[in-house]
Amino acid sequence: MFDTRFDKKKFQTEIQENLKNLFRKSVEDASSQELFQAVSFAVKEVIMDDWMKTKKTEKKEESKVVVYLSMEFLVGRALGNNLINMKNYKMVEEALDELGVDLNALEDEERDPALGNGGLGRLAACFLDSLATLGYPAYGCGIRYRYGMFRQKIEEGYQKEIPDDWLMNGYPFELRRPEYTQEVRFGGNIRVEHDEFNNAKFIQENYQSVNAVLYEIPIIGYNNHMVNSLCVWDAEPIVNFRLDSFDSGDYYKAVEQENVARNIVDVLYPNDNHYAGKELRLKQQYFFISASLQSALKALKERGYAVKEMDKKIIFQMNDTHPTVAVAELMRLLVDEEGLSWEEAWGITSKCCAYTNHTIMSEALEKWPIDLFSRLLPRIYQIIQEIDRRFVEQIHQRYPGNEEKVRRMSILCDGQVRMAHLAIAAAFSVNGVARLHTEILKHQELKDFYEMMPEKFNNKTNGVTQRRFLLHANPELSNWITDKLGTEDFATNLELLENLKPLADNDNALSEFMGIKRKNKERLAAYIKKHNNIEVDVDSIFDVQVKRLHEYKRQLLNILHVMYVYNQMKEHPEKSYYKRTYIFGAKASAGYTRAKEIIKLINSVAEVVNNDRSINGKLKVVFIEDYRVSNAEIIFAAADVSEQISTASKEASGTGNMKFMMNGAVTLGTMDGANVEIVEEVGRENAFIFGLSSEEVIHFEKNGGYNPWDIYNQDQDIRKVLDQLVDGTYGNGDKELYRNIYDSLLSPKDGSMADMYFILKDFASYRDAQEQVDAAYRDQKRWAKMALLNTASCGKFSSDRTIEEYVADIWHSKKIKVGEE
Ligand code: GPQ
Repeated sequence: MFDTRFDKKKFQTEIQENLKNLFRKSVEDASSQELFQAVSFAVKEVIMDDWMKTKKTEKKEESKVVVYLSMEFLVGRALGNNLINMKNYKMVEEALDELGVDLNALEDEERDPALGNGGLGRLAACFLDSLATLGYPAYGCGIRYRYGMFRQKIEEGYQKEIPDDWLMNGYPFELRRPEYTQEVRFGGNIRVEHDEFNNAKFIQENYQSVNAVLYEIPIIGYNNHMVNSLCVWDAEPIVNFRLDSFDSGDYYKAVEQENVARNIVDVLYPNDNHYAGKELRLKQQYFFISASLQSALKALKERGYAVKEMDKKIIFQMNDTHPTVAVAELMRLLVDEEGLSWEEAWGITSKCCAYTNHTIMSEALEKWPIDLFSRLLPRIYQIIQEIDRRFVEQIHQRYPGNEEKVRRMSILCDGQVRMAHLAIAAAFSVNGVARLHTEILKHQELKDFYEMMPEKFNNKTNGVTQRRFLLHANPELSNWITDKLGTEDFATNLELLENLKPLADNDNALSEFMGIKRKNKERLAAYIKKHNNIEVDVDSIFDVQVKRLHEYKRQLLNILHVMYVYNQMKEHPEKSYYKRTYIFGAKASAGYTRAKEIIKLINSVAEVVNNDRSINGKLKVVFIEDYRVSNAEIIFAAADVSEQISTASKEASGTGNMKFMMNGAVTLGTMDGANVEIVEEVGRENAFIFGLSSEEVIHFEKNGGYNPWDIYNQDQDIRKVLDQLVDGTYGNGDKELYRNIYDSLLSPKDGSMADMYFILKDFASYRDAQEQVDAAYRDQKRWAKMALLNTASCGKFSSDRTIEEYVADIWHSKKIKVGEE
């Protein structure tokens, strides 16, 4: 059960020593934050031994390493998760208890490292957890943002963004590694020189440079002593502060340089599925890519390998197009710095780089203006020009005379660098993140590329780690499963949950299962009481939609339906509705006006509905502030209904859907992203599916949409809800507050397609599905069965399965065993 190397007495002493050394305090007079720090450092101490051993084994085994390049790693809190993976949670809980300290309270002292926006960043974190757990040597490479995802406050129903100063108290788990500092260069010009053999040399001049300083964060495998590294880069100025010679001029120059450098890693851009085209963002991209690649190349050589062996020893997985400059930077390092020929360098680059696509949303496509790009990265731009020239030549060869093809496929076009095209041209593997998504890529969005290079395309359906989202988030359920299965092995083999299926016919088991759900609902209710001061009824259906706020995710459909239900309750008091608590949690990108209007609408509806005594508390609406990994864990465990209602074809995969399923919530969703596969696993009868199919959506889009006024005119209930947007019902009398939302649904002022996301088109079918939910929940046994079968059928959606597929089809790396020395 416990890890034998974790000695309780020694651990307690260590905590006391840490308190003394760090804060000159003892357990009795230390604050919770100080205790959190002291405990975390004590845990880190234990981690260190395994970390050293892992690196040693990795070297000895001559491992091929996976380098996961990502602008985002949404790792969430470390303390609890590390203890789970070290199999010492209970022991530390006991050790602390003996000292009169509550581990749970300490966990709440940790600021979530919010180095990501949403699904894409969280997926990267799940992958690191699985890689370490499965024993694959891997490095996450990213940025140590000083300010992560903003903290969200709701004031008067509006979102306010508060800077996330997550490093305020220091982060106990990180390790600063100044010896790995790399220089990264921006701007200037390229001078060409020729040597005696007339070989061209490209020399960057008049550039600005900054130092990239490495911080490592340990990623702990489950019960295997493996510790991988998440490498995040900080930016520091290169200053030679010579105190004897500095006058005020030098001083200010130095401070200026300092600002240029710090600027780069100051803040995570809060955009999800959206490209904003900011120069600083491109700077961030090149900054961490250049640092990561230089350091990977150095490590390769230090291990005694030739540069030409690189593709046998390293794989770079690019998490969407954000890290795609990697392709050109690797070419630069191989050609300019290592002296390889273009062909040799390209051979290596295209065998080392693989690309994952995470969206088909056109506004997310990165297309950098050439003038901006070439000014900031002059040499990289030259290299991209050459890659493009050769790629276009290939297109010509394959499709002679087809200039339209060239225009559609080239990397450089209309004054822009198309990053996805660069990624596909260079990578040997291009994958989507759910079966439906990959099919849409192959046959719609990336059709030309698929036709020309079908061998590159493959699917890797996403997954999530059960260590965080089951073992840590839902200890009650985990213990119950352990008890029922007679083993804890589902921690590393989620398919074992299948063996719970017979319990769907066991009344006792069903009531235990729902009893656990109830406890988790109580935990969430207490959280809501504390943070929102709203009383919610744990006997009501907890109907939850938590994810980034985006029009395509259709939180608007959900809240419009709530408005409809409320109208029905008022108009037909005789009709029976099962008590429902609609729970929302979502951050909107700071500049996304429509998304912010939707947040305000949700809060306005909550205000009206929650304070109307005439409906007897049958309907409550709760907007949970500052949705993030730590409160997500509480929310998933407590949900009855999982709202996965994106417009079909728009959600590449979704991963929240899997976390809900794992915790026994039933999906109410469209046939989009991974919902399709969830339904396949659990059976259509154990989910509530509605709405247009992706084919239908794509068909409408190609034909300019549909006429939403038909629906407005034909359905009086929908009409009433729409009218309420502009009659002051939810605007405190202000009729203009939601005018833009109303217009977007019926007649957009900007000439875009009316109801672009098919909210009204899907409304009736969503309403039916919601009625089925109501009916199903009344039959408690039937519901319990559905819920249990969801947990029992989630085996496929472990990120362990996803990682094994990446290894088998793309990475071809080998497991190592970290020995007991
Ligand atoms: N995703 Cl391109 C993000 O979270 N941010 C992004 O910028 C892009 C994609 C998500 C995507 O919307 C989800 O459907 C996926 O489940 C997730 O990536 C992980 O693949």
